[in-house]
Amino acid sequence: MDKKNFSRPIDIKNIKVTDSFWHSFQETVRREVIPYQWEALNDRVEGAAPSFCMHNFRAAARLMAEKKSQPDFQEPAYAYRGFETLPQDSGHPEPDKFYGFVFQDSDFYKWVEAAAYSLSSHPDKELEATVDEAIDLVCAAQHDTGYLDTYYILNGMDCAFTNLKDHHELYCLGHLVEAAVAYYQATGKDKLLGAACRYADYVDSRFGPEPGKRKGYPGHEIAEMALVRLYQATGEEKYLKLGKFFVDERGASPNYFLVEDRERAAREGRPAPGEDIASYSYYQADRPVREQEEAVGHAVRAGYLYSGMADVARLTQDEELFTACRRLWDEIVREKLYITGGVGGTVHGEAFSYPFDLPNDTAYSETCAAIALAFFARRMLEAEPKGEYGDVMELAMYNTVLSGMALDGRSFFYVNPLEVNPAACHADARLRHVKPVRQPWFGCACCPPNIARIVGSAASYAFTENESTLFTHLYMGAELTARNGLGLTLESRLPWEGWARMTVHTARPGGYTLAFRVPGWCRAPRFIGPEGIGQIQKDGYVYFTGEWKDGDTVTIELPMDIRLMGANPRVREDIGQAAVTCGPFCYCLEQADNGPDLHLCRVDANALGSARAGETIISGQSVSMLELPGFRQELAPAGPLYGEYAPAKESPVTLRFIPYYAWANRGEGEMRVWVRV
Ligand code: FUB
Ligand code: ZN
Repeated sequence: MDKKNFSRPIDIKNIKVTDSFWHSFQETVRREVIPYQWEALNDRVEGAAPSFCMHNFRAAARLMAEKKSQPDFQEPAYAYRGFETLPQDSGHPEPDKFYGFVFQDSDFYKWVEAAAYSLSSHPDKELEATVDEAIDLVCAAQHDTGYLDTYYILNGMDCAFTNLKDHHELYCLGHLVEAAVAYYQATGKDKLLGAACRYADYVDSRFGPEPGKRKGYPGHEIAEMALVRLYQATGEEKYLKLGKFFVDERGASPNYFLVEDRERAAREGRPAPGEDIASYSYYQADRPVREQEEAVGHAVRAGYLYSGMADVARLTQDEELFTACRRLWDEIVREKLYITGGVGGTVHGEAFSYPFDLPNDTAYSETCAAIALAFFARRMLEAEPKGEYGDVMELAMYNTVLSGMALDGRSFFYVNPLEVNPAACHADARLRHVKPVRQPWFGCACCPPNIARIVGSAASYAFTENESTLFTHLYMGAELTARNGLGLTLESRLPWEGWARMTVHTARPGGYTLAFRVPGWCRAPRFIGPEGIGQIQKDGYVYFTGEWKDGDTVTIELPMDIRLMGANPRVREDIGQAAVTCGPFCYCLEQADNGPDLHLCRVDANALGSARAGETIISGQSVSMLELPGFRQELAPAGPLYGEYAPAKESPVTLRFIPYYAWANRGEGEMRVWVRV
């Protein structure tokens, strides 16, 4: 790590996204997703699994009000023992009871965060009033210690923090902090920030390296990176220290989760569990993070942890920790990344599978895991600008993150397969997790609000800056003001055409560097800057440094070829097949364009030169469509199951590919990314 390369995302209040692609998603989030999710959090979406999220805050606020008004108030004694997924009760909830998953509070925090980003670019008094009112409710639910998790407030505080491994209290803290900082930065209002600081302070009083404090850390990471964000927003070093403690303590010996499991067993009169440290790899807690060599376990947890590690490594200039980040990054990219930017190949534990196990039809590839990968990538970029981080961030954001949401913003994917046969999804229990169409909501609704918050803050992935340099990682059309007051306009025809131009607006010429990512997908990039401005290329970025004058431009030409990509032959699933990419997009075949039985299709790899790019309209939106020459094997009307081998009879066809993010917007049908060649 070289400190002079460090950068931070540009404040999204200093950016106006003009990019037609991203602006349209942000508008969908603003117009559809944020209001829809508010209804969902309040259990008002017909046909959707109830959330009970706001119900829980209301119940906890009522309980806290009773507590304040009655001097002899007895807090509830813990009502549930051990780990349980609470019933998704679709009847009439009892007003004082907690419903939903233990982390249900986090859905509200993610919604506030998304609302905050939307308010930053699009003030909306009505939305802000709704958020303020809900924040009042959440603050009323906060325990007088500062603790804020409705599951334990309602079920009994005597067992708070006794199951960090599975009960998500520190995960909810993390999301509370992310929301509170975003809302404060968007509106200047600090009520939620105050609640977040009080909860963080309470956690800080209970956990840490000091004698007498517990040596615990989150069972589901996110608090690490959130505490770093809180430190950056408040300047309070204790939050950075707590985030660092959580990172450093993870997996240390004696293993906290084992200690905790045994204490819980003793309290509940159960036999002590045996020592199975390896099982904590699901939580990335089987060994200290600096010793971890392979991305393992639950993929969202892992991505959030690695993001926190990268943050802490940069801010504390911890080379050893950053080396671990690099190692984990390399391992993911080398062995565990889908061509769609998804990660976490197996449904078992929503987890990373073993190296090169990247199944297409049973893929898990949770939307949140792709979001977590984008978080990790951006933090690696903040520490060292290298094109490969930007390439993966772009891949995740333009493909699996966006495929998590329907183009109309009204339904969502949790799981993002690379091959779907709806008949199999309906008949095969092994594919129970794979839905051929997006769902209106989920009992475990982590993904939809996560999409809303990353789409709303997409500009902070596109540009980062430091005192001397503005980095363009994604070519997202925007008008922005750099920290030194320099005005910049990025016009961009990406992701559809490889052309962009950055124009400088300044009253006073001055020295500055503009750095641009050279996308890995581009074979012949050209960067044309003004005379007198020096140009160098390093680690996948082109740097223009010099005295900029008003009106100076850098023109960026990134020809987008239609490419046929093959997988490493160790990926057994993809052998003999190719995937089509063009620019940042991975493409797929859909039944709606190509008919059923997509497994019979074959791309003509020798005729790629006659591939054509066009467009089609899906869900009222213009989407690119690639036409490639190929073949379709004929299906004998009713042949026997087996017969003597004979070369397949094939007919020439034109195969029509659409970007992966746009699949499943035309009803139920087959889809596949990898196609025979
Ligand atoms: O545990 C909280 C969230 O629910 C995780 O991030 C998702 O993978 C889902 O399990
Ligand atoms: Zn999710």
